[in-house]
Amino acid sequence: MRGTVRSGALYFEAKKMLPGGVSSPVRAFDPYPIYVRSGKGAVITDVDGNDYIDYCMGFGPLILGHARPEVMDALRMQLDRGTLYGTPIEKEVEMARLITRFYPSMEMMRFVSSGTEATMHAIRVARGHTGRKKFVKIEGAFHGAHDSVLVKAGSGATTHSAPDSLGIPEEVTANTLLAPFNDLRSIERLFLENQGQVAAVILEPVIGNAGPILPDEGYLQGLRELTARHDVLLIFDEVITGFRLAMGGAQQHYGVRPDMTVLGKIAGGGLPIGIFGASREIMSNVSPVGKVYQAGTFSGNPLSLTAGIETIRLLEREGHAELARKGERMRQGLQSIVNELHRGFQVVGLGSMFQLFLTDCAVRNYTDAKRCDSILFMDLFHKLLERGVYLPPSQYETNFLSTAHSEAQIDRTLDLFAEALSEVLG
Ligand code: KE4
Repeated sequence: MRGTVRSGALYFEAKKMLPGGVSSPVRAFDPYPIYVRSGKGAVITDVDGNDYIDYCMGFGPLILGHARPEVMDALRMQLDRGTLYGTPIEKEVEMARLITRFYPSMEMMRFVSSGTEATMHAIRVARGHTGRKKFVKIEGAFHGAHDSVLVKAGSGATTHSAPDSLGIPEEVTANTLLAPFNDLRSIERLFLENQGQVAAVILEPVIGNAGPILPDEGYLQGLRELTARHDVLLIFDEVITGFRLAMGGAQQHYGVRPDMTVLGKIAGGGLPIGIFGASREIMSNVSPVGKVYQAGTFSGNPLSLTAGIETIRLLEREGHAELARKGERMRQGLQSIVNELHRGFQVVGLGSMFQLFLTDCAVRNYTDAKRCDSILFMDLFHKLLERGVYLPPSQYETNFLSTAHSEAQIDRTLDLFAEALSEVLG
C-alpha cells in the first residue's frame, strides 16, 4: 500500500466542514479520496508524493492532458490583463466563430459557467420556444444537478444510490418524462400520450454517465426523424462528447443534426464552461433579444474562453485519429485480459472513451448498466489506485484518454489492470 497519510489527514478535517469531505459527490470514495497536488501530462501527483496515471482527466475536460504548456502560456497572458470585466470581450466572438465552424447546428450560442447551467437554460429555451412544459429525458443520462433533470440520473447520483434527489418538488419533475436509451418506441409512446405538450427530448448521444453506452445503429437518426415528425426539439447534451468524439462531437460522428446543442468540459480547456446553442430562430428567444431569461456574472469569462480557444485550436491541429488509436489499444488490451481470465465482462467505449463493465450481459441502457457488479468495480478501483492508476471512482463513469497518454503508459496500465483484476477475482 502506498502512503497516503496526508490525504487521510486532510479528509479527516475536510469531512467536518464539507459534506462527504468533497466539493462534488463523484470525487468521494471509501475510506478517503486522494488529495491531488498537481497534474502534468497524463499523470497526477497526490499530496503524499504518489504519482498516478490518470484516466479521470478532470471528468473529461483535459483532452490535451494536465497543464499543457501552450494552454498554460495563454492563460498566463490573459492573467496579466485581468480575469473579469463584466463587459463583452473579443474572445467571445473568436470562440463563437470556432464553435459555429465545428457545430453548424449552433448558429447562435450563449456562454455560461457549467454544463449544469447550460442544460438548464437549453431546456428553458426549448420550453419558451415551443410554449410546452414537458420534456423527455433518457434514464441514466446526467445533465448536471438542476431540479428537472435529477430523475433517474446517472453519474454520482447513481453511484451514491440517489438517482432521484430529495428536495425537488414533484410538481417540478412531473414534467420530466422518462424513456430508456436505445428505445424509439417508448419515446413515440410518450409523444402520443402527451400530444402537443412535449417541448424537447434531451439526451447524451453517447451516454457517458452510466459508463459509456453507445447508441444502436440508426437510433440517433430514428430519433431525429421521430422528433421532427412530432415537432419536438431534439437537444444533444454533448458536454462529454463535444470535441471528444470528433471536433464536431457526436453530431459529426453520427451525422445527425440536433435542434439544440449543449457543450462544456473540453470547450473550457480545463476551466469552467457551459455553452448552449441552436438556430438563430430558436436562440432569438434568449434575453435581451427574446423573453427567455438567462444571466451570469462569470458567463463568457476571459480565462475559460482563453483555455477553451487554445485547446480547440491545438486539438484541431493534432486531430482525433491518434486518440482513437489509443482508445482502441486500451480496449483491445482489456478485452485480451478479460478473455485470458475466461470472463464475459464487457469492454465498452468509443474513440478516447472506455470502461470495463463488470457484467456478462451487453449494456444498451441504464437497466443493463445497473446489473454491473459495482462493488467489485470499487475493489478493482482500489487495487489499481495502490498500483498507481487513477480511474474515476465509479462503475458509472467513463474513463478518458488524452493526447498526453503514451503507448508505454497505456501498456503499463494494461499490465496493472491484469494484475488487479486477477487479484479481485481471487
Ligand atoms: P457540469 O455542471 O459538471 O459542468 O456539467 C454537467 C454535465 C452535463 N452533461 C453531461 C453529459 C455531463 O457529463 C455533466 C457533468 N459530468 C459529471 C461527471 N460525469 C461531472 C463531474 C461531477 O459531477 O463532479
